[in-house]
Amino acid sequence: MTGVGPLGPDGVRAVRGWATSAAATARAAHLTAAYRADRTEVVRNPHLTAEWARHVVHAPALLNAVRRAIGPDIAVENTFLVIKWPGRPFEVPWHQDGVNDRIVLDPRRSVAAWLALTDADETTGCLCVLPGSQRRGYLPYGAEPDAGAVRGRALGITGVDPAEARPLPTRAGDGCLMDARLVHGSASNTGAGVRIGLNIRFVAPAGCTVRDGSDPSLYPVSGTGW
Ligand SMILES: O=C(O)CCC(=O)C(=O)O
Repeated sequence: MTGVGPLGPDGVRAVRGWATSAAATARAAHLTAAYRADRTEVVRNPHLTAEWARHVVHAPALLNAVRRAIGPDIAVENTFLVIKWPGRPFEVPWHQDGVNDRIVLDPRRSVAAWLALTDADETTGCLCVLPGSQRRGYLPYGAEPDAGAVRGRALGITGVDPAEARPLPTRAGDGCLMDARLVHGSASNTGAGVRIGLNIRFVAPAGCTVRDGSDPSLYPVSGTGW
């Protein structure tokens, strides 16, 4: 699965204003209060359990951007909330969102979103991407080297030249779409405030293959093709 893909040569495209900065920041404050006591770092599939996340995956500015990339029929395959607490090491290794031990996404029929609920910069561990890396196709990966069971799906790709990486500082309420094959990751938060981002995998019909043959449990958010 090589080729430029639906987002063009860089494999990444900005999404502006999926929420107002004030609304995103207010949601982040609620999440910070809810998860501070046990320093929760990862919440899996909040769109299935939390009203705020169901609202986010339906955000008009976000869905319009996804429609432009993969067409009108869209379902959510997965969401993944990442909370980086200040001063607490939590690096997300280089990985591609479209492949893991359970699923493979067709990069022509899928796209990943990363949405900032807080401002994120290089100090607080903003997203870092390797522009154009989608053209290499899916790469061999390994299990997350430490705490994998707790932090989840981050899958390490080795041999990445950090000089190729582009940090994407992002304001709360903005974000980006990524090709499912785009190599990306993020560093630990060494800043003063909490950094919160929501990753969403969107698919069009036939965009998701489940490797073990089980039901992909898609959550439709747009169109009639489901
Ligand atoms: O929030 C982050 O720092 C990165 C999350 C990510 O890459 C992912 O969930 O696939």
